[in-house]
Amino acid sequence: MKKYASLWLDYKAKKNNRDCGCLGSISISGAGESDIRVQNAVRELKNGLKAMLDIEPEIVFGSAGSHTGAVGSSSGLSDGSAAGSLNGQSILDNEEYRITLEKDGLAIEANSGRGILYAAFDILRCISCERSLKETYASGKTVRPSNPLRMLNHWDNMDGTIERGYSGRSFFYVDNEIVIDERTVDYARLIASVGINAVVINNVNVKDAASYMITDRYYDKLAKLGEVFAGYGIGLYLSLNYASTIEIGGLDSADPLDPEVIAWWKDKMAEVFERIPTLKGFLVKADSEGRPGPFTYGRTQADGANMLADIVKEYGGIIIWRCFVYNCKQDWRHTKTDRARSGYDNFMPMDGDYHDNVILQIKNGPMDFQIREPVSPLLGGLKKTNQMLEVQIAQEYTGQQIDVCYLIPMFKEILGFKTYCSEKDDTVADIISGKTFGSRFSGIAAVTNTGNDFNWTGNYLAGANLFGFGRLGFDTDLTSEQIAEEFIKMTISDDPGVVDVIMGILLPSRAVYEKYSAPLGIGWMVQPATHYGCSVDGYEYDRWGTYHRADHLGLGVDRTDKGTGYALLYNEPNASVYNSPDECPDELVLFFHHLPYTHKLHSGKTVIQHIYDSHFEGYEEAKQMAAKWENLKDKLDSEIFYNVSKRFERQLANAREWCDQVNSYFFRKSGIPDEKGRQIW
Ligand code: GCW
Repeated sequence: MKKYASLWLDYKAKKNNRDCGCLGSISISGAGESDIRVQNAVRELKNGLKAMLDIEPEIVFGSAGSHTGAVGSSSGLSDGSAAGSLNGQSILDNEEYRITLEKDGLAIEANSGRGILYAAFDILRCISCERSLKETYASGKTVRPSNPLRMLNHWDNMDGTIERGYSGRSFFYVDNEIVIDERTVDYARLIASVGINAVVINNVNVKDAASYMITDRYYDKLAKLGEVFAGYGIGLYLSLNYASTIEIGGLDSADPLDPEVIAWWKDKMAEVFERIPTLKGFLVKADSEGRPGPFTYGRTQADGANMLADIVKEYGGIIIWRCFVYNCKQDWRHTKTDRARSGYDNFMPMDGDYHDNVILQIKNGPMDFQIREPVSPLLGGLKKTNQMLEVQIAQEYTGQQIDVCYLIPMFKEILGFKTYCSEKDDTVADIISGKTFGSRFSGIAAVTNTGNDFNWTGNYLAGANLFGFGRLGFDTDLTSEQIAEEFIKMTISDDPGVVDVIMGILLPSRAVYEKYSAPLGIGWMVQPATHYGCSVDGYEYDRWGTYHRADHLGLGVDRTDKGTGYALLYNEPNASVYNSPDECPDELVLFFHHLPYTHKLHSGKTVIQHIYDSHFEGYEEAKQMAAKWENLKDKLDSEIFYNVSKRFERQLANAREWCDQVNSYFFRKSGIPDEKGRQIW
């Protein structure tokens, strides 16, 4: 009995192995057999090829340059110098690879073990998706990842719970102990296979036992875990308790400018990097939702981040500092206080002050992972600071891995957003890849959706977000369709009919969720605390800064120059577009404007009629998705079929509740009937 699913590394036998004859041998050059990542790549190739095609090609090691189109300028591969290094220590080695078709097989060339590993997974993916090897590699395929850092953030607690986790308990921790077993290795294989190269293993809210991660209690296990990760090219990162000096150090301050505090951290970091040699750095949530931070001492976020960064620099470490800093004790009566502004207001003034091994990690939107938000104005605002985009695949506000919500189309929109921060190369993708400002340390992070459920992600279809996040971070040019197709073929079924049906479920699922939940970018009409299900007024008179401001005449938050001024934080022309109710895109119009129910949208509908129509449609479309799935019953593995089928039942109940509550609420507020006379309660 399998203990957990192999997901996209299942390596099922392939019927359609028409051109495997070209795989007499695979030659590898650029990194040697002694490199553990190369060993893992070879093992993966051998196992995968045997299982899928029942072949055992010879693996030949050559020196760089021994093949046609060899490493070096002629092959188009850049030189082997580290992409990002500090004091000679490499954080991100060169990850490029090239695969070429040769007379009797394939040649892999790379400048590092990581490149070889990614090339191996490239070949396996090609076969798994039933693509032709010859066509794929005939003219040589050179690949260089789009982003330097492609990271997962676990919100796993050491007691085994997961904050906002919807797929079981942590597979890293049981009862405050770190677990390293077969599943740890398979986790590393799974995520390395889609290009993830960095993992933060503990919750950003660092409390209790997790504060002791940087003590003797956990060093040995962390060192071991770091080695497992390193074998798959994954850098180990920890979330850090900013107030460690107080909580575990016995000092009475965490003031970043206090010499005693600095001295404590110096000693601590010397110890930590000695005991966990593979450690790459830390993620810090400071001054946020009750977590301690430099503000307590009248210092800036830059003071806090730079203090730690200067100390870890000696060990080649980086500090990733989150920009999720806002006042969570707001008075809902203050209509000019705007949580959306907070990231910008707290971090923009110090642009240029952050040291070169600090990366600011910025949530995609200014609020918090809603189904629709504008892109954070920090992305395109900051010009002299390393930046990393943070998205969430854990679906905290987007269906919690019960409702199907394939998030890659949303991530594509965010990455493609034009910030107008420079004449060219000004999209979010350009910024985080390092292209716009030439930063060495940048990339993309996702709050992960994994747990110890049999299928890792609660809903099998939520696996598409884990797979897709990795693939998109590695190759930003991939389309949502390509990624969905690969995921389905590799994980669920390669029967073309089945692939089509599941594509038809995944691709529109984000739009469907958006239709039946909070309308026109307003967000937040969720059950407080759990964040699943509808409660229109759940947060309306609360302290969290998340309001819809509906009355009998209209709804929406005025974030224009006449309101909170948030719209003006964008570069032009975005600022003017968002500031104008007539120009603002429909899907964000209530995020930026307080409008009467009778306001006409670009679609030609009034706001109120849009609310009614989209909610009825969203529920209907959810029913259609569920029906499509039911039709696949005889074509799918029953474990997969019933897992998703049961979740669809819950999704439909959820969608119906959203639809009826939102429609009834706004009918009762506005008194305006539905033009189509449908039932509103
Ligand atoms: O979305 C909110 C969540 C918190 C989370 C916080 C954050 C880890 O509700 O559970 O805390 O964001 O991103 O820090």
